Amino acid sequence: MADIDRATLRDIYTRTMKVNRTDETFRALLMQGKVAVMYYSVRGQELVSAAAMAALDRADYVVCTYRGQGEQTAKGIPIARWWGECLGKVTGTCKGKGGTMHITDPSVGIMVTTGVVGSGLPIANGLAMASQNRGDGRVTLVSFGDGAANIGGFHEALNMAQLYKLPVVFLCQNNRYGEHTAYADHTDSPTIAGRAAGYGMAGVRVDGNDIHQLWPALQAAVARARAGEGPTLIEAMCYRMMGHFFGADFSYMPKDHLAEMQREDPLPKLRQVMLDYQFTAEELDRIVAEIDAEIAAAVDQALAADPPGPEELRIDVYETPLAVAL
Ligand SMILES: Cc1ncc(C[n+]2csc(CCOP(=O)(O)OP(=O)(O)O)c2C)c(N)n1
Ligand SMILES: [Mg+2]
Repeated sequence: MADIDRATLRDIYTRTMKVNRTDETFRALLMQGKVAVMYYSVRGQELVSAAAMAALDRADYVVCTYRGQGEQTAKGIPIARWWGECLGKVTGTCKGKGGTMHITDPSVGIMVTTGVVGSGLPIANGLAMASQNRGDGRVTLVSFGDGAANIGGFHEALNMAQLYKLPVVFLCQNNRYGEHTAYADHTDSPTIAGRAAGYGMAGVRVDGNDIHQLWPALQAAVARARAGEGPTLIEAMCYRMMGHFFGADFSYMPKDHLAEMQREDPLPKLRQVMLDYQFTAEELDRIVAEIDAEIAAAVDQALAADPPGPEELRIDVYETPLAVAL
């Protein structure tokens, strides 16, 4: 088992709790009717996205999905700008015109958030090819779900990335469901990771709730990409602990499955690792309290901010705005 140094572990813990507290806050606001937007909870998947972002440099590129809160906040989008975008306000990363499904902030490498299942993989290849051509040393990580692994673009992208040795990390967050369909009902391959061999690519399945498995796999994949040795497919096993989107019924998820998810919850597991590494409970609680204060201020700011005005309609659509009267 590869050891993780304390500073790295603290960083991963901080990012994980930032993702979790953002998720809890968002669901509370929705529950109270204070906001009304689409939100895809990442409860149960916090560690995967947080560790993945910790394995990257700030300049590295990320492509994620509608369930991308973890990548977006853990990569470092300023929290007030993230909330501004989600709530459709001018203070957002896209001036409130993208919303939760289209969060973009190139200043921290969040290049695309897409709602089109599987479309992120070929886009990641494009970003990685640009980096390869420029020789800028950047790695591109694309996060997607188990369901996305059955989209044509997945197969095309893996083949092309391996052929051209593109600096990409394909991170499949296998949360056991594609919308309302369980893994076994949409896929007969025992693993997604095993498909990498079909393209001559390195592929590994890890327990995404166990930092001691997840971290070495992420580090090896990023190092391989950075060294020009090509892409890696990582399948991180995790659980979607909520319905597909906030408010969606999830009574179709069997009770024993729900119980298994509770046992495998990444948060108590990570806290135990932290305690094993001699972090005190007080220090861990203080990290969370600081995150909560930051989120509370960001939410207040976003709620008070203005939505974009009608003059914004034609701006940011074309590079040169069309001179067409509304
Ligand atoms: C091309 C395409 N087909 C279908 C949909 C409808 N759809 C939205 S989310 C989703 C499930 C995707 O599951 P998965 O890839 O496992 O991601 P998860 O939601 O579990 O993170 C589907 C089928 C879509 N958005 N895009
Ligand atoms: Mg899924």
